[in-house]
Amino acid sequence: MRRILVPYHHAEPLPRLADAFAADDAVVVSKGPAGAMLERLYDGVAARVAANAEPVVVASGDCTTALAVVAGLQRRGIAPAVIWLDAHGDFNTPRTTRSGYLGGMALALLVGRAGTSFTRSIGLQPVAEADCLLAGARDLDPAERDLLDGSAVRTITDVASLADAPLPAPPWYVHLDVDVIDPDELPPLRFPAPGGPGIHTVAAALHALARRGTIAALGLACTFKPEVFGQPDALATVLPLVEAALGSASQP
Ligand SMILES: [Mn+2]
Repeated sequence: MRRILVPYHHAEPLPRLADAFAADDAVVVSKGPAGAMLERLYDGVAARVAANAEPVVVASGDCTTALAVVAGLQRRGIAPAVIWLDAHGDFNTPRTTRSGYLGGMALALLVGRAGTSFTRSIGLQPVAEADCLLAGARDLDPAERDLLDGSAVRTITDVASLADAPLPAPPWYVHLDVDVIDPDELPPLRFPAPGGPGIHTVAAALHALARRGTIAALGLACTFKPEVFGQPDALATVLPLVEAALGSASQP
């Protein structure tokens, strides 16, 4: 299992994420206009993911890095289905968003519902909605929920049911936005959503997924408040569960 660090929240550098996540490799780009930076950054991430034959875990400060990870798997000839664990739907579009927050459109971008010019620029083929499963979402905007209900994306409220629910066919890109976990068990988050599964429930769900199919890549969206990364043990609570999931995934 290779660990790749993308120390950014969108185009905003998060250099201290490196203190919290020991990686084999990091993707860093020089400063520039945000759009151009993101294109270069995500092209670099996709190239790193494509160059690894083994499962990768990619840690960043946001959910949009997922676009680059999936693009990288596609460059490797893998067309992954997507299992997206998140307290939010990440299914807003430029039309429905109230905040304009890019991370709130990550899953919509992945399936091609939020415009394709950016995803095309990084070589991403949209993932079929029927190959996407959203688990644990509990904080959705009304228009976002309508879009999701009208889509072919499958949803599961109870993360624990990933152990036995029907799943899209593997291999998978598994996306873990740490905010799916009950915020009472985590350092401060950017967008905490009360309730949700505990860390142990999420760990058990990841273990179950690793038993049930191949996790080609796991994206760890560290959506903590930026000051959290100054603490060396900021990710101590969530890293073991990610490693356990990928560790068992890479064993025959
Ligand atoms: Mn998210």
